[in-house]
Amino acid sequence: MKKYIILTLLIVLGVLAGCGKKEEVAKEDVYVRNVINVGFSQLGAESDWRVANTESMKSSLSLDKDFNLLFDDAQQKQDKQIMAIRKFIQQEVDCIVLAPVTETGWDTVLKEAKDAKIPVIVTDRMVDVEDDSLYTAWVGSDFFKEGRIACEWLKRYAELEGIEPSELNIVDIQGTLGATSQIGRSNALSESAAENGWKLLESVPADYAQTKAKEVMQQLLRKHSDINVVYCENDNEAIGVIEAIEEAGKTAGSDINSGDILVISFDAAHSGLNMVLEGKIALDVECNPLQGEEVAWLIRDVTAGKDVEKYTYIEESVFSTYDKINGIVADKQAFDVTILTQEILDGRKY
Ligand code: GZL
Repeated sequence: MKKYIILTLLIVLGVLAGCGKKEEVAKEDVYVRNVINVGFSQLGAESDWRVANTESMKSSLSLDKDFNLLFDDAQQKQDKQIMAIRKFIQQEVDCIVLAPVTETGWDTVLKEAKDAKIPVIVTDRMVDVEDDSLYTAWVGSDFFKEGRIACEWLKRYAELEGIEPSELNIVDIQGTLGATSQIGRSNALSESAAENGWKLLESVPADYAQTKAKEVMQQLLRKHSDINVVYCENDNEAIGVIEAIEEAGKTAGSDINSGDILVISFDAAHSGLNMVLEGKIALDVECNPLQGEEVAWLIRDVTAGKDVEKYTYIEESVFSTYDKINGIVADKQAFDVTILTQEILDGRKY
């Protein structure tokens, strides 16, 4: 159903005309505007990354850009996302955008959207469905590559600091189990640890949340006295982990040989990069949440019946203050490492 601003205007004019003298409303006096109705099912507001992602989507899918956005926050619950999608179908939106909390369980509801001839654009994490025609396009990050970048950096760091691979005692503070970002980052670490002979002591989920990550790290510190690397699957977890490290009388830093615990993180949100500047996060691999513009153009093209790229990957950077590594190669691709300054941080959008 195409919602026209005109309908509201005519009703108003009709009421006004009814009140006063009858006057013809000249066609050219009435501004006809066609908006694209979009239903966006956002998974939650669990992290700084997610808040920035929501802001980016809302600012790109705004009325002044000819979008009428119906927004739903599912608070990390897949059944709430499924309910929201069914509601969008009933409202006969022109396009559905889905940021899925985890990969599986979407086949039935996406089939309902397809049967209603409503295109679905998936953003951020991926859906794992039998038939990939159930979604028209996907925009997001290569999470496995993000993890490989972090692990290649860690390998170079150990070589430069004269640390034997077997001396790296790592714990993985995982994101939401079953989320594409968790699967990719966790797999990158477990594969790299096996390839390099690192000791991966434990992998424990903390749902990308600061409080949960702090609790998990407190338990791990009680269990393992030899942890010297913590691989946090987002910045909010890293902040919680650093609180636990410092409350245990230890230090988070970039000098394992002097007793520091090396913290690696993902997202490169403002909060995480502040910790990089303070030297408490040794490496922060960006996961860019600013996907709104890309999604808006996809929606315009899809609803205009144009063919679109099925998969679009967002460009990302790598940040550190450890200045002995300015670049790394991961999966045959070279990446610069930005040595972070306050000026660079002040210039970032999130
Ligand atoms: C990554 C996204 C993850 C972020 C977390 O694209 O799915 O979810 O890394 C967020 O901060 O909670």
